Amino acid sequence: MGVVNVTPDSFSDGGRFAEPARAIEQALRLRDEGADFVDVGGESTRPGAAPVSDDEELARVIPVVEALAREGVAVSVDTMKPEVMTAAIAAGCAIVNDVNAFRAEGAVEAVAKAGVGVVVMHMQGTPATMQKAPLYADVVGEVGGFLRRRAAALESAGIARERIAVDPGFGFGKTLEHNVALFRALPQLASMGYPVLAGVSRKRLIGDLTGRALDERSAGSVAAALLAVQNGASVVRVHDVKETVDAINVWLALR
Ligand code: 7PJ
Repeated sequence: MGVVNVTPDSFSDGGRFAEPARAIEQALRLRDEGADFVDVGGESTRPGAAPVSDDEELARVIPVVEALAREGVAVSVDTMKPEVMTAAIAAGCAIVNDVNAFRAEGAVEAVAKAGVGVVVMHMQGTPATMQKAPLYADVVGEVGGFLRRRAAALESAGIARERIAVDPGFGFGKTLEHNVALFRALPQLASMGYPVLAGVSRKRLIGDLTGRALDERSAGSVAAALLAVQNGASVVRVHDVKETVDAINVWLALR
């Protein structure tokens, strides 16, 4: 899954794809580099980021989804907002990816009847506050239990099990130690029976482990994506699609 931000304040690419035309171009490039899906997001969820209005997020995301769906790209929409989910589904998205796990009022209903895939992610707190003091007694047990409950809620609303993927939410209300514990527990999370999505690309976790600034985290990110796949992740959400695809293909040939 390739990442396309349509946000002027995105932490990882500084808003270079803020204009729809640039975002569309970037998405097509990622598709050509081997991404099976592109994840289009119009609201930054970096720690401390300010929320955006419904209208602003719709204006950023929907033209991009429409254009990409027309081009035959499988589009995932990264949003917490039911209104954006509904509009993105009408515009032809294939997947709704919610870092808030469809906990907003109306979110489950927005996706229940649509036939799209859904990604359920764990987050402790909200983007504004989540990195202030992440706290768990048993991070793997708590995150796994949360994902199981949210997946069950979606199934109760009529969403087929096959349409649900789960994601421990690296960096979303987690210290380095929490992220490491969850990463090592990927096989355990995969044993719940839902495909697991892992998103570590360019995150602080990679910065902490390498000492690298944002624009120098590609090699660390590729290593982590490869290891995530080896540990049972079915989907990796990445910025560096070409490099990640090469790494996975070399591993598949040589393992
Ligand atoms: C994730 C995401 C992730 C899923 C972001 C960033 C922050 N969606 N959206 N999983 N991260 N499912 O790219 O660093 O880890 S936005």
